[in-house]
Parts: sequence; structure tokens; C-alpha cells
Amino acid sequence: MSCFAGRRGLLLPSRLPEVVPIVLKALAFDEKRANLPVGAVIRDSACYVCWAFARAFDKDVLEPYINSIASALVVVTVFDREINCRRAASAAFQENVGRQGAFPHGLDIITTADFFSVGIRHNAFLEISVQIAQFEEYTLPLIDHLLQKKVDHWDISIRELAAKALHKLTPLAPEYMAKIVIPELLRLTSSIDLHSRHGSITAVGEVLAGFSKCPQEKEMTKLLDDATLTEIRDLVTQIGKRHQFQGMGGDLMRQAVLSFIKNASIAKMPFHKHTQTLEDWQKVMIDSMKQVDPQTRTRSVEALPAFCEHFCKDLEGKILPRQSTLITILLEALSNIQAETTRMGFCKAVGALPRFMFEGVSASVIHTLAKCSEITAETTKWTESRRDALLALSAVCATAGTTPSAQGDESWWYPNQSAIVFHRFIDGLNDYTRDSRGDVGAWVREASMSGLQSTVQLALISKPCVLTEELMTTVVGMVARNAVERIDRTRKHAGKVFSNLLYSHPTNNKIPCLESLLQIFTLEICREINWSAEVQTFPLFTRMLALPPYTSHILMGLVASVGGLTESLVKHSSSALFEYLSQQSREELARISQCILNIFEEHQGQNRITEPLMRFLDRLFCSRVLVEQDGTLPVDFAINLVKLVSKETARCSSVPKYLAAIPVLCQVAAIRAEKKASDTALSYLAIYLCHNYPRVRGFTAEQMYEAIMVAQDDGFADLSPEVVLGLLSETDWTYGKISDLQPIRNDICDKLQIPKPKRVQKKTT
Ligand SMILES: *[C@@H]1O[C@H](CO)[C@@H](O)[C@H](O)[C@H]1NC(C)=O
Ligand SMILES: *[C@@H]1O[C@H](CO)[C@@H](O)[C@H](O)[C@H]1NC(C)=O
Ligand SMILES: CC(=O)N[C@H]1CO[C@H](CO)[C@@H](O)[C@@H]1O
Repeated sequence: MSCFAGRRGLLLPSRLPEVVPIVLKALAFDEKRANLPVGAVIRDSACYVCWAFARAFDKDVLEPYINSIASALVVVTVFDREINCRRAASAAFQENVGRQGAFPHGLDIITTADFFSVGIRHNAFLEISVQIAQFEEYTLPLIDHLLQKKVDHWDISIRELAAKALHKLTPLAPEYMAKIVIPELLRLTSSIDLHSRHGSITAVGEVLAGFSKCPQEKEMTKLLDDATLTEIRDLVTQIGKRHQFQGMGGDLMRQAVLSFIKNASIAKMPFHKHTQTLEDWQKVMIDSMKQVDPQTRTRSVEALPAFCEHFCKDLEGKILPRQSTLITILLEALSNIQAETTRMGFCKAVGALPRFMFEGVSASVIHTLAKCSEITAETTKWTESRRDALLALSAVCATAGTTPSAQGDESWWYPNQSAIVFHRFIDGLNDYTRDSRGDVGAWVREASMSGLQSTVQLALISKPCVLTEELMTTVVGMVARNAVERIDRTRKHAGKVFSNLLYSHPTNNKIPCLESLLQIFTLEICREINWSAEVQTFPLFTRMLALPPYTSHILMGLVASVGGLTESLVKHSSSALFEYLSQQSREELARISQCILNIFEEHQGQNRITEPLMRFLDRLFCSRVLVEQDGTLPVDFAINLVKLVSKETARCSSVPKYLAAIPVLCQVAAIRAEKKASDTALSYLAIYLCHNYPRVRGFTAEQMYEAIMVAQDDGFADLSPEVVLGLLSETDWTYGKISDLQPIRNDICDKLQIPKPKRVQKKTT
């Protein structure tokens, strides 16, 4: 088809009866060839031809075709998949209105469907279409186009938009929907084509829900005949009988059916008495929660609350036995250990339920979700289901709200339950599970923080007595700890939760040191701060070290970031910490350093903590903030530290751990003012010089060399440091034979005046 022919008037008016139908067909042409959409170019050209018609022909020539061209252009303007086609159609329509004038409601439509407003597909499909459909010339053409061309479109998002558009158009033509559209859609639900089935099932639900927006005399039950209602009722059962929930298209069919169930529930379909139907619906929802495809599970979680709201109560609002059957099924599914995705589905489902579903079983709901959030032997790596269990727990508490239910059910407010809830969240804050994706426990920690924020707030409003000072110390401390840890996203989340906890309404007086915290984190700071910028947050949280209830929490976080391996994080966190420590009194430093030792002792043997902790200590020594004027350290710090480090490496087979421990021992060895500790450290190092692992021997020699080199004038001066340095540097510690190395090592011990290691290291062959 030549566009220019029309424009230059080469096309004779007598040919129009043949040409117009072709143009109209081209405007609706939308297909896929070899998996590529091919229609857009053709539709775009057809719009151009219509534009050219407006310029080429006189009014009276085009007159007989005006209505069909106008409808076809309007359809493309609002319902085309492509932005350029929608815009081209809008331009062609405008040209026709300008030149021909006779387009029905032309001016109104030009103002609604202009170049910009049709740019956003969602807007064109769901807003502009409805406005244009108010004009009755266009109502049915728009609906028919959706029914014929879009409900079975190859693009799923177009099918879903088409269904939503039909929903919105229903109040404009309820009879047509009931008599023509629904029967045709029902016919398509048994089509052999998967797209048709998916689109039509989705659309039936949307149209049914659309009837609820119609005036009373146009109620669905008055418009739909019994046969149609029966067909709608049996829809899901039929699909099940045809085994269409299985196999390739299974997920797509489930998604369509779940959307249908949701909308049919919203539409208040009168199916209460049809037990079999409702059981089939329930079964699809339950089965869908077990699917691996996340979209299917999500759809199921969305459908369930609407279903419960309508079908677990009778028309007067009385709770039906179905409520307890259904919740029991859900809780049982949660108690089984099947697959992580299954558990995720059911957690989300329970979290989304309306309150009356918990009536009489709220304690078991809390207990079951609490169990799902625990780490057990079989579910160590199930971080995502733990996260979802905690989010569900928090949702259930929020749904239960702050007042007892009509039936007097206080759910999680019973003293036992609230203790369990808080305990689960706090436990979740300790989830540092790792897998190949890294620190996946962070998801659990983030969910716990959100849960704490919302449940603490609920408690503040109605049962402040459940918030003890002890609880709030842990909550605030652990959240602050997460605000100074390694992952940016988690720090940001923690920062926000932290400031919300401080600035709650009503004020939470159970937070220890609230006054001091508010002085550090002023309202202005909390408003302006960028919680993901280390350079802003670390100096603030570091100041919390001064508040005894929080010292060890903050230290735990700082150990992870100062002792970490991310360069910028190490830089900002250590500069904040060392700057802060350099301003502290001797007593305060003693308190903080004791706190560090306590952390070390409590986590002895836990590599996740102790390895960063030893790197942290190395960096702390390098900063020299702990060293007093006279060269000493806080009382007993050095000697206790050496003990802890040696215990940590005793019988250890992890080279990285030695690599973290040896620098710390060397740091202590170099502080000769602490002679006892220094000598002890040296004697451990002497053992490592002849260690079975070559890497450990070589690394020890290097590090000792540096330590003695740096401190040779103060402390080592009378121990002939040059000789020791010579022995350390000229011996091949890594590749030498241990039996050759031992005499040299013993020589070094003599020079340093420390006892020679007595027991020769056992050889492990
Ligand atoms: C609630 O806690 C008390 C003790 O604090 C215990 O004796 C009781 O069994 C608990 N009840 C439930 C339902 O867990
Ligand atoms: C906040 O800080 C992060 C990290 O420094 C930065 O990437 C981000 O752009 C900042 N955001 C704003 C809004 O300044
Ligand atoms: C009117 C209405 O609520 N329609 C819903 C039908 O179901 C789909 C899929 O769940 C929802 O997106 C619609 O909002």
C-alpha cells in the first residue's frame, strides 16, 4: 500500500470502497512471525494513510467512512501496544478532526487523547479509554476490539491490561458485557490456545468485579442467566479436569485462575452453597503456594484474603466453619518441612490474612510462624523463608492491631506471645548465614528490624508494659550495631529503623539513655542524614560507645567493619573510631578495651567474629590510640589479649586465622613497656617460626622482623636486635627444613631472653 498515493490525490475516490477496509484491517494488524512482532510498522503506516486521507479528500467523499475510520483510530490511540502507533493514531485523528470536522466528538477526544497523554500505556488503556468510551459511538468498538484482538494478545502484559480495561468499561455497558462479552470470554476459556485461555479467564474475573461498580438495578445476578452463572462457577473445576494446571502452561493457567478467584470473590459471587466449587478454588490456591514460580505464589497470596473475606463468612458476616478448616490447612503446611519456596508461599499467605481468620487460633498462628523463623538443622540455609516468616509475624501483629477483637481475642498481646514475638525478632538480628550469594542472613536481619520497629510501636500505643528496659537495650543496641556493619543496604535500613525508634510517638521512655541518644541524633540530623553514607553515620554511632548499655553492641558492629576487607568502609569506620578513642580518658579507654576482650572471650572459636576481631585489633594497635604516654596499655589488656589470641589459634588448622593472629602478637611484642605480655607474645611467635605450615613460618618471620625493626631502639636495644634481625631475614623460613630451622630459632630465643619452646612440634605427615 503506498502512503503517498493517498496524499497526492492519486487515489481516486472511486477506489475508496476497496481501500478503506484494507486500511482498517491494517490498523488492527498485530502478529508475531518467527517470534518477532511484525505488526507495528504496518499499523504505523496505516495511521499515516488515514492522516493523508484527511488531506487528500473532500468531506463528502470521506463521509460514508468517517465513523469506521474514527473508531479504528481511537482504538489504536488507546489500545496499541506501541507508543509510536498510539501517537501516530492520535495525530491522524487530530488531522481528520481539523480537516474533516465530522469525526464524532472530535474536539473532546483530541483534548483527552493528545500526544503526551497517550504516551504512557497504562494511562491510555485504563484512563483515556474510559473517557472516550463515555461517547456511545465508541463504547462498543472499544470493547469489541479488546475482546477480539487483545484478550488473546501474544504479550501477557497486554492481556492483563485488556482485562483491566474491560473491568473499567463494564459500568458503561453492563448488558453488553453480560449478554455478549462474558459468554464469548467463557467460550475462549476452553480454547486450545494458551494465550486465549489465560487472557479470557483473567478477563472474566475482571468483568465480574466490574459489575460491582454498576447501579443496583444492573446487578450481575440480574443480568447473567443461570446457565452463564453455572458456567462461571464450574470454570476452575473444568480446567482442573482438563489437567491444565500441569505441564508447560501450568503456571500461566494458575495465574489466570488465581486472578479470577480474587476478582470473583471481590465480585461477591453467590457460590456459598457450592461446597465443591469452593473446595476446588481453595485447592488451587493452596497448591499454587507450593509452586516454584514466584509470580504464581504471589498471585495466590493476593487471592486468598479476598476469598476468605467473602467465602469464610456468611452474608451477615458470621464466621463460617470454613475459616477454621482453612487456617488449619495453612498452619499444617507451615509445620511441614518440604521446600523453602513452599514455606515462603505459606508464610506470606498467613501474613496477608484478615484478622477474623485468626479468631480462636491466634496463639498457634504466632507459634507456628515463630517456629518457621528459627534456624534448625534441616533449614540452616533457608534465609528467605525465615525472612518471610518474620515479615508475616510482624504483619499478623499489625493486623491484630492495638485492641482486642470483637470476640475478645487479644492474640499476640498475651504476655507469653509478645515475649515470643520480640524474642524471634531479636534472634533474627543474629542471623549471619552465608551461602554462595554472600551474607544472605542480612535479609533476615532487615526483616527483623522492620518487625521490631512496627511491633514496638504497636506496643507503645496499647501495652507499653511489655516493653522492658532490658528489651529496649537489646533492640536499640542491635539495630545500632547493624547500622555500623558491612552491607550498605543493611546499614541504611538500620539507620532508618533506629531513628524511628528514637522519635516514636508516644515517646518510648523505656529506651535507656534516651536523652543522650537524642543529643547525638538530633531531630535535624535524623531528617537530613544520608543513612547510607559511612562518612556521616559512623562518627555518630561511634559516640554511642560512651553509653554503657550500648558499648558492646556498637563495638561488635565496628569490629566487623574496621576488621573487614572493604577498603572505603575500613577507612571511614576506623577513622571515626580512632578519632573518638583519641579523645577519651584513661579510665574510659580501660573500660572500652575490657569490653573488646569480653567480646573476644565470648566468641572464642567463632571465626566469623574472631578473624575480623584480630584484624580490628591489629588496626587498633597501629593507630596507637590505646598507648599511654609512658608506653603502656590499659592495665592487663596486653597480657589478657595474648592469652586470648593464643587460645584462639591453639590446634587451629586455618591459615587465614594465623595470618590474622600473628600481626596482633607482633603488635604486643613491640610494646616493650608491657614486658611480660611482650615476652609471652614473643614466645608464641617463636613457636610459629617452626610451625608445620610453611606459610605460617614465613609470615611469622616477616612480621617479627618488622616489629623488632620498629621497636629496636626502645626495648630491644640491649637484646642485640641487629643479630636477631639478621637471623630472621637471612633464613629461608618458608622452604627450610624444620630440623634445620630449630637451632636458628633457639638462637633467636636466647638473644631475646625468652625460654626456648620445649616441646618439639609433632610432625603430621
Ligand atoms: C505462659 O508463660 C508461663 C510462665 O511464664 C507458663 O507457665 C505458661 O505455660 C505459658 N503459657 C503458654 C500458653 O505458653
Ligand atoms: C548517600 O550516600 C551514598 C553512599 O555514600 C551515595 O551513593 C548516595 O548517592 C547518597 N545519597 C544521597 C541522596 O545523597
Ligand atoms: C477489581 C479488582 O480488584 N481486580 C483485580 C483482579 O485481580 C487482579 C490480579 O490479582 C488484580 O490485579 C486486580 O486488581
